[in-house]
Amino acid sequence: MNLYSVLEKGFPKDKSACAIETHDGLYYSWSDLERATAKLANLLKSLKLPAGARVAVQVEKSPEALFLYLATIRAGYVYLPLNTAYQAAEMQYFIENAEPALVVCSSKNYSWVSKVATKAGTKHVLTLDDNRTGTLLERAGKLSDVFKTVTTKDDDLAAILYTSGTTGRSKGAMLTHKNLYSNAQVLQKYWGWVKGDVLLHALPIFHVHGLFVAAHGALINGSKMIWLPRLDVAQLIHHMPNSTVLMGVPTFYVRLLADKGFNKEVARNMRLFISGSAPLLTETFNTFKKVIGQPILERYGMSETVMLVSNPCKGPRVGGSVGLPLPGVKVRVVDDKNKPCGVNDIGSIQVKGPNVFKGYWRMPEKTAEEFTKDGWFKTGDVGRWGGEANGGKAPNDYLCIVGRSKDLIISGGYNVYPKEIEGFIDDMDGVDESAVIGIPHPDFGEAVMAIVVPKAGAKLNADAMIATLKTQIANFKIPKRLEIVSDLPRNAMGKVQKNILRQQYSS
Ligand code: MCA
Ligand code: AMP
Repeated sequence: MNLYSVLEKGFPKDKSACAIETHDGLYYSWSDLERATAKLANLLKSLKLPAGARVAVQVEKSPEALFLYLATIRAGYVYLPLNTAYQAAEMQYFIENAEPALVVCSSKNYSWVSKVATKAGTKHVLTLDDNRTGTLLERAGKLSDVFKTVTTKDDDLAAILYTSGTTGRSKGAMLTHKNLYSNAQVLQKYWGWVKGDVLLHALPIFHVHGLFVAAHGALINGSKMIWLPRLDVAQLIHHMPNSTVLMGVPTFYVRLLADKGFNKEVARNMRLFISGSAPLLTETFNTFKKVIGQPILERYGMSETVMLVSNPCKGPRVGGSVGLPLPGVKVRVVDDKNKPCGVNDIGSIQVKGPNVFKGYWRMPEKTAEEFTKDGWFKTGDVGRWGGEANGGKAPNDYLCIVGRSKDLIISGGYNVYPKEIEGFIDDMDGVDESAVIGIPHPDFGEAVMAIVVPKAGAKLNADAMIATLKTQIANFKIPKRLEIVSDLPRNAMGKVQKNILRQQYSS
């Protein structure tokens, strides 16, 4: 089954109804959505892309960007979304690794993106801007608005999501049509979507959260989306009385609560506030419940597995716990020998189910390493069943995430791999070595911090180093703080003790 065909079954009968309302007052009907995705799918077909071709997209959020995604799925190609913050070196890696047949970028980036793409053998580079312009729409506009969605097999790739590795470069998680539609179907029921729901959409659409969890949720339910280009608390509050569901990373809820205009009255029609991508502090959970009168629903997901565990829609939502395995998804917590842990024992979280990805793009060894012999995917997260949560006890079948075995920082819902940032810092003149850690941050949950040791006799300037990094890597990866020190703490084996650094700088 093609993922689009599954989503389409949920579209409302009345195609003149509004599918997307934008922050600047535009309305797109379901018929607009169908016709636009058909035109774009016809364009993709007219380019004669080979079977299984990747379509890499780095564009600002817009309804048309969503249509391009849906068109890629309709036409049976593989969608590869890329964070708009990525700079040339990052883009070069993704494009060289994925070898897309088509790259779509913003017109302001065309000169450098097209250079990178052409060098990597990409045949076509088109542009799409967030004001309904660009060569993609110019060309698609001339084509038919009818398209027969391509039949695909469940196991065919629908998307590749790059997710960085703790060692080495980013890995492309290959998600199939079935991974995505089965998750969307399960979540529609589990989160109790009803006719009349309206989704307030303020997440980026180049990650699982904004694209597959949020947008799929509304599409498969035939629900209208109120479409904001980014998180803007004033806009959220303005549109909230006309909405029923919001999905966000914890920063959304921290910022909403900090705004005096956010209250029960504004949220009067809201049925569900969902949080994920990073740990939701119990303090945020509790304050939200007190101020708004309903608990945030926290869930747990990964690029490799889409959603796997969630607090229930109907049933207790426990602060400090991510809830229960989703129907059809098996989750276990195991010790070092892959033996299941008892309630309250801490171990590694592993998962099996129709949601689990097909493997890492062109990395069979890495894929094999991340699965146990009996087919469980190792999430790299550490947790326990039940135990203490939010000052009380979580039920024994509720999962609590207590940490990560992977060296990963999650800042405002974006993943930052210390190793990657250390690589850029270590390459700078005068740097002997560096350690990058996550420190608590009131807005982003965790913030990136770098501790740097200069070479003997070298003088380093923290501001200049940050300025250099800003020209090299995505803005969310830039350390919010960079300290220059004479040495790093090490254990007897000579390994840098990041736990000591975290303690030292945590305040
Ligand atoms: C922006 N900045 C950040 C972040 N975002 N720094 C650290 N972490 C961030 N997340 C920096 C910018 O570089 C800038 O720095 C300054 O902060 C303000 O930037 P601005 O663009 O104004 O920020 P914002 O628009 O307020 O964005 C913050 C945000 C955004 C709303 C939290 O980062 C966001 O939408 N995050 C959601 C990410 C997401 O969708 N993750 C899901 C991944 P300067 O001024 O120095 O330039 S999917 C996933 O994890 C799994 C599957 C799951 O379970 O969902
Ligand atoms: P990504 O690589 O962007 O797919 O990020 C996936 C990671 O985000 C997971 O492995 C977790 O470490 C983290 N994550 C997602 N949701 C939650 C949550 N509710 N609580 C804690 N961590 C989370």
